[in-house]
Amino acid sequence: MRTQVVGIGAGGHARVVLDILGALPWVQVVGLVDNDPSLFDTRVSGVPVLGPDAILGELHREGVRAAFIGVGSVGDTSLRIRLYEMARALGFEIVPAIHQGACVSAAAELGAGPTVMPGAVINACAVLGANVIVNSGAIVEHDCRVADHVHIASGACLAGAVRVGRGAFVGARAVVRQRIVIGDGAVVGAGAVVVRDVRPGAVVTGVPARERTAAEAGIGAAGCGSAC
Ligand code: JB2
Repeated sequence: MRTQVVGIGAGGHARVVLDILGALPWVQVVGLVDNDPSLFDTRVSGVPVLGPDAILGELHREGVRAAFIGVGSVGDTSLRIRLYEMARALGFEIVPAIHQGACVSAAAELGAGPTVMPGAVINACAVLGANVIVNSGAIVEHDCRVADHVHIASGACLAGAVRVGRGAFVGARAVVRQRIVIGDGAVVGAGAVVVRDVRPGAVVTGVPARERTAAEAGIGAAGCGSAC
C-alpha cells in the first residue's frame, strides 16, 4: 500500500519535490496546502491545492499521516522551520525526498525528512539533521556536520569536516573551506568563498567572504536579496 502524503507549500520548491516523489512507487501525494487563496482548487504539477494550512488537522484525521515541506526559502529558513514544527506537532511524519540521481554515501547519516536534489553528493561520514535541503548539484563532503533546517543551495560546496549550524543558509555556488564552522542562522551569499568561521546570525558574501550588514547584503523584510 502506498503512503499518502500532503505537501506544505505549492511554489517552485514544491514542484521540484513533487518531481522526486513522483518517481517513488511507495508515495501517493494526495494534495498540497498553501496559504495563498489564489492557488486553491488549482493544480501544481497535476496535484490539487486543497486549501490553507488550517486543513492539515482534518487531513490527518482522515488518515494522511505523512507530509513534505514544499517551501524552500532563500536566505531566511524560518518559514521552513515553522512549517516543519507545525507538521510534526500535528502528528505528520516528514517523508524523505531523495532524487535517484543524487549520490549519497552509505556511510552518511541523514535526519528526518531530507530533501536531496538531482546531482547532489553527500559523502562518507557526513551527518545531517532534520529537514535539511541539499539542493541540485550541491556537495556535502566527508565528515561534515549539518544541523537541522539548513539549506545548502544549488551547486554549493562544503569541503570536508565543515560544520553548519541550525537553520543556516549556504547560497548557490558558495564554497566553504575544510573545517570551517558556520553558526546557527548564518547566511552565506551566492558565490561566496568562506575561509573563516562565520558567527551565528551573520551574513557573509564575496571572495573571500566578509561579514556584511543586512542592508549591504540586500536583505529586507522579505528575506535575502540578490546576494543569496
Ligand atoms: O505559511 C505558509 C506559507 N507561506 C508562504 N504555509 C504554506 N502552506 N505555504 C506558504 N507559502 C507559500 O509558499 C506561498 O504562498 C508560495 O506559494 C510558496 C513559496 O513559493 P515560491 O516559489 O515563492 O518559493 P519556494 O520556497 O517554493 O522556492 C524558493 O526556494 C527554493 C529552494 C525559490 O526561490 C526557488 O527558486 C528555490 N529553488
